[in-house]
Amino acid sequence: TSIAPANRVPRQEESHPLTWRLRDDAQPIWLEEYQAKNGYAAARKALTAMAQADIVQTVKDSGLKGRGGAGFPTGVKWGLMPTDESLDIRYLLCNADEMEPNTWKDRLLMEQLPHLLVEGMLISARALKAYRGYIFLRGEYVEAAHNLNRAIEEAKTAGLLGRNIFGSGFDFELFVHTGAGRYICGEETALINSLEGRRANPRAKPPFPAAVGVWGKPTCVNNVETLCNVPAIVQHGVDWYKSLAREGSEDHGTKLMGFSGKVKNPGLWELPFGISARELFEEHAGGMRDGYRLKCWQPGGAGTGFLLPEHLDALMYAGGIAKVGTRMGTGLALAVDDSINMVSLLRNMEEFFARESCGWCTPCRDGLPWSVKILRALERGEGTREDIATLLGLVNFLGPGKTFCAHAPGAVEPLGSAIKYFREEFEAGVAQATTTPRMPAAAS
Ligand code: L3W
Repeated sequence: TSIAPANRVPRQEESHPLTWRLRDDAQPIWLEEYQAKNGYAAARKALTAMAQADIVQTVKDSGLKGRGGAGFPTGVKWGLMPTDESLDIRYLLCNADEMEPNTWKDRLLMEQLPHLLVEGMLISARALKAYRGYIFLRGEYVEAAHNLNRAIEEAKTAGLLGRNIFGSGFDFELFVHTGAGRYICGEETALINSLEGRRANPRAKPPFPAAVGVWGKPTCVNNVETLCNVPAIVQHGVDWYKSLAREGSEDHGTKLMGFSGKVKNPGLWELPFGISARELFEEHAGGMRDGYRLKCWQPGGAGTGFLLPEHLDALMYAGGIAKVGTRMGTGLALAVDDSINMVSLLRNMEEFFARESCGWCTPCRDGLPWSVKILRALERGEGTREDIATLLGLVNFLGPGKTFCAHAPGAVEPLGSAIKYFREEFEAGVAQATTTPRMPAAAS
C-alpha cells in the first residue's frame, strides 16, 4: 500500500523543498521525472562548483538540525568528521529505521522520492569525504527497499553513483541494508552494531560515531528527512532556506508534520517551522471528527510528553514545544480523544517500550516491565495506593542521564505527563481497601 499525497495544499518549490516534486497519484518518481524536475542539479553544483569545506559551511550556516527527533545541528555533526587525507575510509549512514509509533514521514520520502534521498546522500558524502554509504532501513518497509534499490540502480547506470561522478573525481557507493524490525536500531550506535552484524545494543558515547563508528572508522549518521533537506539548501542557498520558517521560530526551513487519531483529516504535510500546533490540528487535520473531543495530544511520537488542548497555541519548533514542557520529537502528532482511558493507553505504550528495550542496562531492562505490571493492575482496578508513587519513582529513575541511551527516558516521558495531567484516572485503578505495596517503591 502506498501513502496518500502529503499535502492538500498546492506544493511549490519555493515553499515545499521536500515535497514539491510529489505526484498527486502518490506513485514513485523515477530518474527521468526526477531529473525533469531539476533533480541532481544540486548534486552537480556541489560536486563540480563547490569545495568540500564550502558544502559543510553552507549546511552549518543554514542551521539545519536533525529531523529524527533529537534536533542536533547537522553542520556541527558534519564538522566533527575528520577530513585528514591519510584516512582510507569514512562512512555516511542514513538512519531509515523509522519505527517510532505514529511516525511515517521517512517512509513517504523513501517510497515516493527515492532519488531525493540518493541525491542528498551523494552531496552529504562529498561534504564528508565518505566514499561509501548505507541506508539502514526498517525491515518492514518493503516498498521503500524496492524503490530505493531501483533508484540506486538507475543512478548507477546514469553515472550518478560509482566512480568519478560528474567528472569530479569523487567516487561514492551506496547500499540499502534492511534491519530485522527492532526499535532500538534507530539509536545510532545500536544501528552501527547491527550493521556490523552484532546484537543491537547501544554503545557508550563518547566516543561519538564521528570518531569511532562503523568498523571502527569515522562515521556520520543522519536521518532520512535531514539528508533530504541538503539538495535544496545547496541549490537555493542559506538565505532562501532561512526565509522558509515562520517568524518566531528559532528553527529554520520546513518540517514534515502530521496528525493522527480521531481527527477529520489524518495526514502528513510539509509545513514551515513555527506554525502553531492549533493551525496544524485545526486547518490541516481538520479538528476532531464529529462525536469526539480532544482530550490531549503528543507532538511527535510515543516518546514525547502529553499536552492539553490549551497547549495547542505552542509553536511547532524545538524551543516552542520545550516552552510547554516536552519535545517536538518527530513532529507527527497524535490526538487522544475522550473515549480513551489514559491508563490503558500508557499500558499499551509501555508494553511496546518494554518489549523493545535491548536489556543492556538494568533500569531500562527491569524498570519498563515493572511499569507495565503496575499499569496492568491499575487497568484491572487492582492497583495499590502506593502504585502511583512507584510509577513516579520509575519516571525519575529511568529519566535522562540515568540509562545507557535515550530509550528509557523516551519511554517514561509520556508516563510522567499522563500522571501529571490525568492523575485521577490512575487513582481510579487503585483497588478499595488495599494497604500492602506489591513491590517496594523506587528510590526517588
Ligand atoms: C557529537 C556531542 N555529537 C549529541 C549527536 C549524537 C546523535 C545526535 C542526537 O535520540 C531522540 C530520542 C528519542 N558530540 C554530541 C553529538 N551528538 N551530542 O547528536 O543525539 P542525542 O543523544 O541527543 O539523541 P539520540 O540518541 O539520537 C533521538 C527521540 O529522538 N524520538 C525518537 C525518534 C524515533 C525515530 C524513528 O523511529 N525514526 O525518529 C522522538 O522524540 O526519544 O530522545 O547523532 O551522536 N557532544
